[in-house]
Amino acid sequence: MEITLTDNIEKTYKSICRICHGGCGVIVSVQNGKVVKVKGDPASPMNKGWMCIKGVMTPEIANHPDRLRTPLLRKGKRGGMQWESISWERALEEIARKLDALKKEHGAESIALGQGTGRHHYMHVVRFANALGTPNWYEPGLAQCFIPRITVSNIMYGGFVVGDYYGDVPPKCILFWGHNPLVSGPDGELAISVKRALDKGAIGIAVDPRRSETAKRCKQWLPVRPGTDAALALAMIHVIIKENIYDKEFVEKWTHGFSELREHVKAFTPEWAETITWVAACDIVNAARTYALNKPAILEWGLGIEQNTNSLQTVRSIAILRALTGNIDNPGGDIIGKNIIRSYPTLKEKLPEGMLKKRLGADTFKLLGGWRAFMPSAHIPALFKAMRTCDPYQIRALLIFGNNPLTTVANPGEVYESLQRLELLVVTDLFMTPTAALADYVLPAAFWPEVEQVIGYPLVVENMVMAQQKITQHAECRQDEWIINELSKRLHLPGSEESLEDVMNYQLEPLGIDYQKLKTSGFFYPPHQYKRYEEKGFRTPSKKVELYSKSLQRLGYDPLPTYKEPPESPVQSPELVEQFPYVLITGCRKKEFFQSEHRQIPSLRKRRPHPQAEMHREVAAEKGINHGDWVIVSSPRGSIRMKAQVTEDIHPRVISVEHGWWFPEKAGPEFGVWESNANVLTNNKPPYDPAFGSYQLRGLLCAIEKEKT
Ligand SMILES: Nc1nc2c(c(=O)[nH]1)N[C@H]1C(S)=C(S)[C@@H](COP(=O)(O)OP(=O)(O)OC[C@H]3O[C@@H](n4cnc5c(=O)[nH]c(N)nc54)[C@H](O)[C@@H]3O)O[C@H]1N2
Ligand SMILES: Nc1nc2c(c(=O)[nH]1)N[C@H]1C(S)=C(S)[C@@H](COP(=O)(O)OP(=O)(O)OC[C@H]3O[C@@H](n4cnc5c(=O)[nH]c(N)nc54)[C@H](O)[C@@H]3O)O[C@H]1N2
Ligand code: SF4
Ligand SMILES: [Mo]
Repeated sequence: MEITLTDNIEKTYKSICRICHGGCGVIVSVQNGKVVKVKGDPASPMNKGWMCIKGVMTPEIANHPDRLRTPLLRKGKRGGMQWESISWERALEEIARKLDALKKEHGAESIALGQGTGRHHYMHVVRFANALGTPNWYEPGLAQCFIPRITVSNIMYGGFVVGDYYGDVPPKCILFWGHNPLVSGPDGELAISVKRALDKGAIGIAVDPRRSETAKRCKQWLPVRPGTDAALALAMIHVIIKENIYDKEFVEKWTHGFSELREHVKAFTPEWAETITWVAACDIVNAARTYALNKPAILEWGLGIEQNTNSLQTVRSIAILRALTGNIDNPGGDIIGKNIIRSYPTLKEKLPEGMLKKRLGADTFKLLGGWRAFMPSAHIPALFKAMRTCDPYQIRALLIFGNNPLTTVANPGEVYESLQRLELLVVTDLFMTPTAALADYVLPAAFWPEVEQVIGYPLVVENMVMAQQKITQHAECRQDEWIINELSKRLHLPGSEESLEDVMNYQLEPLGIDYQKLKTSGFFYPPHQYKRYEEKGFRTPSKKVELYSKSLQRLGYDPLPTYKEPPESPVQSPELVEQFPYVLITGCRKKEFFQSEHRQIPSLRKRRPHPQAEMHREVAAEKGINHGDWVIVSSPRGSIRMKAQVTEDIHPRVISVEHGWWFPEKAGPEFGVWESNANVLTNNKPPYDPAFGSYQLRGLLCAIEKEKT
């Protein structure tokens, strides 16, 4: 598109907001080449005109004076904050030359790629890794976010599922398990869709140590001990089978391994679960009955079930509930994704065979990095360790496209040390961050109104496809895919002859449209065909939902889900309990921020100026803490400073701290990243989940004290 900077007449364009994983259809007003207003598009079948507060603040983010404007080259020592503005040509030439030399001398595996969660360029980074020939890319979610849910769904149901909020039949019941979509949507659903379903009368059940914004709208709240969800789910399965309230027709016809499951859960009574989970046995029974007897029902699962070291079996046990109650691919239940577009051409066939063995952590965590993994990536603790210790070989370069690991990876002290050892660190971002401040080159990224992409929504299932279109140009900022393509061309990598538009058109081909056509229509949304399994069965080896999983058994994992006590917990670590008597959860989302972003956006920051720790009134009283006091939260690994939020809406033995905090207003290179960073408290040490290598970000032990003045 021609962008005329002098055009002072306000013009409007349609696009898709992508500050989060969502895809709200929006109308963008542009004046003098700048975004001046963004509002929800009433024609979008997803958001129907609605937008969240972050999306509304798009102009403030897009035009922020601190946006990076040109490529920067480090002058002086690492982290010295002395930069020289350089041209794109020079930046790309120099980076490509260095990558080429490293590849030739030390092998492509010595170069790692990093990225953030679910961005427009996500799969393009994976494509770049494969084309470059390195198996070592990471994203701080994955093992800690989404990969367990996706993998378990694929293994059990043959596809990923999302709640059916958009059809004609509304859900009668929604079981929110470790998920707070009224704030954190969208991951698979929009906050507004969940709100509308609850407004229409869906009965809510929330399994959550906090009475979250979503739990407050629910009929039942089960304040579970963090990290013990598998025990709760096994007990609910026990009740549903024992009381004969499972969907017999579906179970008989469409599930594999029911009799083994029935035997397996006999011992897992609600009373057994009560002592483990802190949830009363009668509440477990009631929740099981409500979910099983009110159909159709949606099971909304979230991060609360993945950020622990038993993530595979926790997710498995919860996933069984859908099948037992026949809530799969039914109107108003959980529907299997259609994936209407071709999957992204990630060039995985270009990754040299020997490289699979070199992927850090892949031999141990087979469902994260092995051949059976959904999107094979490196294990983060192993990758950063290889930067620090050269074990099993040295990672020498890291190229990051939109990720701030000093805030979002466990044990940021080690991340810091690892980054210091690199020969080359390149960070592409919208703003200068504590991570970017350590780089050799900082590259300015384009924000969503400056980007062209095809967006499949909801994430992973792609039931609908939409077009983001470039509406403005900010300074010298470039879309990440463009940067990757320019580097690829200079390195003569496979696929470098294809433009981004070629890739988008390849994906859209089965729909009979191309990117230009999609841009005109805005979105493509075919109606959902329910119960497709009745034609060809489920896409699993038994053609049924695999309650008992032989695939997992062959990989060396339990074929039926089991409960394991978290490695650091009041039960497992009695020696720590006196000093650290509370259970810590980190990272519960807030409406105003996406991960570590937006602390520099005045309209968002003023709504939430300080990092907060939530605690029960009883804890505050015992410790002499008042609402709004500064407190010190400590774990066996460190201490941080937060503002006390005293509430009745949390289990009295649980403390919840926000994640992602740094202070853009403070001096670089650190920008206060050590002061209130939840990951100073978390643990990146073994044991990990045996399949995914997930580390514990929730369910750890902690202490809290009023800050001494
Ligand atoms: N303690 C704790 N830690 C957690 C979590 C938790 O709950 N607790 N949650 C984990 C989860 S689920 C996730 S997904 C991760 C998230 O971790 P990340 O995705 O790494 O999130 P951020 O650290 O915010 O990094 C995103 C960066 O990308 C930049 N950015 C935004 N858009 C673009 C773009 O288009 N291009 C480029 N190049 N840059 C862009 C932003 O300015 C920001 O600096 O964090 C994980 N870390
Ligand atoms: N505004 C906003 N939206 C976001 C994000 C953001 O940063 N900001 N991040 C996006 C990303 S990457 C993700 S992954 C999603 C995450 O979104 P969600 O999956 O909703 O995750 P959280 O809000 O982190 O946590 C959900 C709930 O889990 C509870 N919880 C914590 N530990 C446990 C536990 O052990 N068991 C159980 N049952 N519950 C527990 C918490 O109290 C919280 O209410 O949100 C996405 N949307
Ligand atoms: S929910 Fe996500 S996509 Fe929608 S307006 Fe908010 S930030 Fe943008
Ligand atoms: Mo995430």
